[in-house]
Amino acid sequence: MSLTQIIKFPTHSDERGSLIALEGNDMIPFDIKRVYYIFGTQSGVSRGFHAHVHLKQVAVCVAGKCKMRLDNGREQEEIWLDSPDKGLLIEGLIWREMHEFSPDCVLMVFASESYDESDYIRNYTEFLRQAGL
Ligand code: T46
Repeated sequence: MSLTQIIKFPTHSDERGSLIALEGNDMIPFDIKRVYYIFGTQSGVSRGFHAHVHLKQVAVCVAGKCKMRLDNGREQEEIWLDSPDKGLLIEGLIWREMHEFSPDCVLMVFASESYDESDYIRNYTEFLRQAGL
């Protein structure tokens, strides 16, 4: 499976502008339990640097852009999230980092579970161990 699983959201556009509607178990391929968004990220700041044990997420830059770096311990891929119709599905044991946020970036994330700090792996060596590497 490719590390970068992109979901292209259908856009309803007319002379007034554009609208994207996202529903759980449809464009978002799980029940949505939580939504959070990251904004106001300072220039040169990176975020993430962790993996999740069970959580599934879809990330989309609804404004601006940022670069997502994904790593399964064997391969690394980078992808720009740079359009409100471009969702990135992150599932399985994947180390993720977010870099190069534009000043106007609003990164919205749909998550399959409530917030649970015990689902985070924040140490890269421990991540590799859990990945069997
Ligand atoms: C992820 C990437 C893409 C909460 O209280 N509730 C929440 O739902 C979240 C996501 C965070 N927090 C608190 C925990 C920390 O005190 O917000 C603070 C910042 O969280 P964190 O340092 O984990 O943020 P990022 O940007 O490094 O990572 C976030 C998500 O946590 C993570 O699941 O995959 O975005």
